[in-house]
Amino acid sequence: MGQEVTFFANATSSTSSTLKFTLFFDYILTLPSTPNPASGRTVNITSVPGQIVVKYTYDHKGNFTGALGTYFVAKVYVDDGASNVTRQIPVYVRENAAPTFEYLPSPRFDVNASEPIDLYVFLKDVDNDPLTVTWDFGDGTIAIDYTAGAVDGVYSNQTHAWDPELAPGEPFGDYIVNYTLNITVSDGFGHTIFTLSIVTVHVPPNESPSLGLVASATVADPADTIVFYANATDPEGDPLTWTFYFDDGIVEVHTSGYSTPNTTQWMNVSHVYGAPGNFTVLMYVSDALIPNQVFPHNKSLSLLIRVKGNTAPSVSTTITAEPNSPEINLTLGNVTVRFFVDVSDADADAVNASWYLDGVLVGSNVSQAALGVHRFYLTLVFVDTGLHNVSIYATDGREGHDSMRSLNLTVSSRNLPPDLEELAFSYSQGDYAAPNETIVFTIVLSDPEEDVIEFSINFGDNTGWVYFNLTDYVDGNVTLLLNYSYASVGEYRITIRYTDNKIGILNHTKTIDALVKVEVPEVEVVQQWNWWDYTCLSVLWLSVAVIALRMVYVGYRRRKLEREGVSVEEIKLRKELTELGYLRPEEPDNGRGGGS
Ligand SMILES: [Ca+2]
Ligand SMILES: [Ca+2]
Ligand SMILES: [Ca+2]
Ligand SMILES: [Ca+2]
Repeated sequence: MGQEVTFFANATSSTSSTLKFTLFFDYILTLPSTPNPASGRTVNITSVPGQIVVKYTYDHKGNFTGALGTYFVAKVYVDDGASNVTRQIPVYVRENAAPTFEYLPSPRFDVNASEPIDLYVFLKDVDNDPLTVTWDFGDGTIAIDYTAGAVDGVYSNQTHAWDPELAPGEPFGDYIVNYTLNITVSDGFGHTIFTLSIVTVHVPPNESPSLGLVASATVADPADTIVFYANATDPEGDPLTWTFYFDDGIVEVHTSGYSTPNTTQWMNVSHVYGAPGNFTVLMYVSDALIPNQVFPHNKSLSLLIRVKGNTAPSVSTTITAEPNSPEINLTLGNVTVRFFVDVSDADADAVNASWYLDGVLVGSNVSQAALGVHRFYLTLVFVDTGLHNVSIYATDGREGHDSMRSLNLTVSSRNLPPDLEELAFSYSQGDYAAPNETIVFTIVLSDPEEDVIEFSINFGDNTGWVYFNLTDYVDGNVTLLLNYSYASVGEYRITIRYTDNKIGILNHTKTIDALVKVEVPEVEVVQQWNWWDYTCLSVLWLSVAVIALRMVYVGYRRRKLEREGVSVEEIKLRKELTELGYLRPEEPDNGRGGGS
């Protein structure tokens, strides 16, 4: 029923050139032979021989019932004008039947989320209709399958995975989602059948992210920018919400989107505290949405940050020198001195230091960036006596954090001072020189170490100082001969200074002076005395002479000492040093001369 039927008929005639085909589709109303006046028909005129092909669709069941079902009787008349022939055939027409499921899915079945499932149905249609199979998976997915004629049975196959859409972080535990699978089959003749299955989709629990958090510094200056390197790894790659509580009232919230499952996501933030204090930074990371951002889907890590004002390194109040009174070893010709200071930095900063000797950089140190006391050493070798300044600058590299320490150090020795062996000058006549007369000064000096002697002389006539460096030792002595003349009459005090420029035992710089007379020679006047005059004068001279001789002797001894630059106290010290072995014993008379 409803299916188009094609009729074929053919005929010929020996008497006519045309044929008239009249085809009745429903010729008999009632058996055995009541014609149906309302039968549909076609009339076709053909040539000879003739044939017709006629299509017709029955819209109701046949009038009669036979072994094969209900049927109509179709009858054709062929007329050639002289005679008329007929043929008739039964046309079985029955109602179209609905297709049937020969196999279909269970009314309930379980699947795992995201797992592809193979599904099929086996269908039949007794009318051999091709079938339209509509698969509605219940999750918004629809698939349509067109089969061939289904009289012998046809398969319709589909593969599908149910993947429930869930909010980030969900589900929090064991979880199922049910879908209704609806398979609808239509044969195109108004027959539609369907089957429903409840599909239970099992969704595994969502795992919470794992976290990491480190800071660029856990001890920082208020002005420092601290970078927090935060990471999280979510097994499902859920979008994450990052919340940072900096513990100073500031909270930052950041989000990151979906990621590849089980890959590390970074969220680095920076912060400046601006003020000292101990701050516990708290980071929360959740793979869920509000209001489900609770443990275990909101995990946290914390980090203690100590913010304090950075302080300058602490440095020992003084530089320590070992030995602190260095003396040049006269055998080695030098003395080694080790200097040190102790430094520390409360912020565990590395401390850099530079050592200077008399303003010249001679060494440097750097400490580990660690708490505790670090000792900085400097070793110097001195080959000469003298006064030195040793200083050290230490800093942690921050502005205004320089510290300076300074030490004045005297390097001495057992060096002995030079001695004046002789200072002699003589007049050509009498006890004075004449103007412009050349006076020869003979100066002999000695030094136990034969050091260079710096010698200077001032002739006392406003001509200033004259300097000499004396180095030519002969048998331990250096000799200087000077010629000098005075232009005018007078008494001139000449001053002599000499030194070996060493720091050692006793005074190494000495000054002595002597008097030089310059006069115009007088003409001698001869005066006659009588014997009484001589006698009286003799008695007077004798008494004065005894006193004067004693005074002259005492004066002579003192002047001699002064010329040598030696005090009575020094004599005593020399005696002690000699007894201690620092000085060789002196000869009772070492031939020292003096001014005459
Ligand atoms: Ca059918
Ligand atoms: Ca997750
Ligand atoms: Ca510091
Ligand atoms: Ca000396």
